[in-house]
Parts: sequence; C-alpha cells; structure tokens
Amino acid sequence: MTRIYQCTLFLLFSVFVTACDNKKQESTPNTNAADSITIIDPYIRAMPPGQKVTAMFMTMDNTSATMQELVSVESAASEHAEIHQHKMVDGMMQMGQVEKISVNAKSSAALQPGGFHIMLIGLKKDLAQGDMVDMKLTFKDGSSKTVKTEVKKIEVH
Ligand SMILES: [Cu+2]
Repeated sequence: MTRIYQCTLFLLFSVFVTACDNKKQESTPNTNAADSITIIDPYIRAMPPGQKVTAMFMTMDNTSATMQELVSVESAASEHAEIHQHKMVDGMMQMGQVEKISVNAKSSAALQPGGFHIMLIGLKKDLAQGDMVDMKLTFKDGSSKTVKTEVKKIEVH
C-alpha cells in the first residue's frame, strides 16, 4: 500500500515539474525577430521590359509575444530597396518611404497594392514571371532573414 502511494506521488511530482517547464519556456521571449516572423505568400510584381522600378508584397506573421519591426530591406535584383506606404493625400494616392513596418504581437501585417510595400529601385535586369529573387529583411533587433521571392504578373489597380 505504501509503495503504491509513493509511486503516485512520484508520478504527480513528475507531471508537475514538466508542466512548470513548459510554462517557463513559453513565457521566455528568447527568439529573435527573424525567427518569430513567418513570411506568407511573398511576390514581386512583374513589370514591362525596361522598367527600373517595381514592388514586393507579402504578409508578415508574428508568432512571438513581442511587437516586431521591419526596418530595412535589401534586394539581390535592385540597387536599392525601400519600405514604402501608399496614402491618400488631398484625395490623391501618393506613396513615400517610411522608417519601418510594425507587426503587433501574435498578429500579422499585410504588404499589398495600395498599402505598405517594398520598393525595388534601380533594377539590375528585367524580371520575368517565375524568376526568384533573394530579399533580405532586417528587423529592429538586428536579426535578418532572406526570403526567396517569386516574380508574378498581377492585375493593374
Ligand atoms: Cu513605392
């Protein structure tokens, strides 16, 4: 009888310790921004030959409990890449550079035509549909990730 009791106690204790461990791991934010952000459906807009500018779109999904910020982008296909936003100014759609795109904790941010986008400026060659371009995304904490991005034809808005 005593032995069974000890066994049960031991089992209970093990379960308790395991449960505590799991909880501790979840609440410790030890992952960097690049590991916390999942890039969904990235693409670059195919442009007519000779164009020196195009845009990249994607959704950034933040799985961490911390807000993450995209602060700079480099593209293997262009001399520069800038973070841009479209805005209505006096009834006119205008676009301009912004410092960053914030992704709230456990949330996502969409880059899409008419909103946030990455501007590729000074294309080194014409990009054809189906081409893959390395895009390096750098976050505020200094971490970065390279996303293989497909060139796709999209309808004009
Ligand atoms: Cu732009």
